[in-house]
Amino acid sequence: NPHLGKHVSVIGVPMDLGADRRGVDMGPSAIRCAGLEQRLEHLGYTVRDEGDLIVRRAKSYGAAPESNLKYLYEIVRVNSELAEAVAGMVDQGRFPLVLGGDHSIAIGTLAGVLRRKPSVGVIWYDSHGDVNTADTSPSGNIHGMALAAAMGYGHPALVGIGGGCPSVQPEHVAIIGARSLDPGEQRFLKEKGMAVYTMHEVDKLGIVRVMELALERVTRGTSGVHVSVDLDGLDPADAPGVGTPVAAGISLRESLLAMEMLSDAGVVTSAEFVEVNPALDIRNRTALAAVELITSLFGEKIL
Ligand code: 4U7
Ligand code: MN
Ligand code: MN
Ligand code: MN
Repeated sequence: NPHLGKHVSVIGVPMDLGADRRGVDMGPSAIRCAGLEQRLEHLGYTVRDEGDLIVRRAKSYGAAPESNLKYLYEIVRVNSELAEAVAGMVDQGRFPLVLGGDHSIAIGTLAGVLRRKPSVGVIWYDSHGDVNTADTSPSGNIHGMALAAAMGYGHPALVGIGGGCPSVQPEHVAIIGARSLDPGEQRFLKEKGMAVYTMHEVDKLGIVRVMELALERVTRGTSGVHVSVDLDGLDPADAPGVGTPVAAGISLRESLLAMEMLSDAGVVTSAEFVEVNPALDIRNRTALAAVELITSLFGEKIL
């Protein structure tokens, strides 16, 4: 799979502030423990582990928030560093593979990518839409606002991450696996005319047709595709170690096929795997699922 390049940079972001819940900060460690580097090297990639960014712990979790944007400034600081790091990887011709951490880190990853590729397409594999803003969020948790922020909507400090980089365009996004959308998110998605393949479409059309349609959407008029996988997009039976599980999701089997189709399309230029929470997991099952998804995305073939 020469499209991915031979060189991969892995960076961990032990962020839990965007979810306001501990445990998801251990995600990068769990994914590494599940054998990520060895598996990628076995596929012929040269892997450079850039280590983890540093995230300051909050003094208290679940306390009364100072605003409807919990831990805003530390989240902005870490994402700005992440954007810098990701842009540097792109400059060096290395594939950025970001390990979360909660989904708020997608703001930094995308800002870094967008600085170098102003019109990137985005696959958002998630049970949620993550298109809340401070005004619509029922929780104040920034991981539920990540896609909106990357598209230029929300608090100026979040939208400004990456220093005035372009925004993701609504017509360049495909959300896959959605089954929990807040009222404000439903309005946002309709208003922007976004492509949302909910579980209704996944069940009715099948994952193959959904991925064909999604690929059409994210490759039209774009240079490269970013794949953002929230492990809660999978069914909780296959990925129990997530902070906000939603029943009746996409199976691991269908998800592996989805990653294989993305690999075969030869368009993927960056990826992130987020929301793995080892404190809620069963024997690292969710991190192991993440590694299987990653190796499929990187072109692993049985025969
Ligand atoms: B994740 C939620 F209200 N929509 O905004 C919110 F249901 O990155 C959940 O997709 C957000 O896991 C989930 O708090 C964020 C809630
Ligand atoms: Mn998410
Ligand atoms: Mn989610
Ligand atoms: Mn920006």
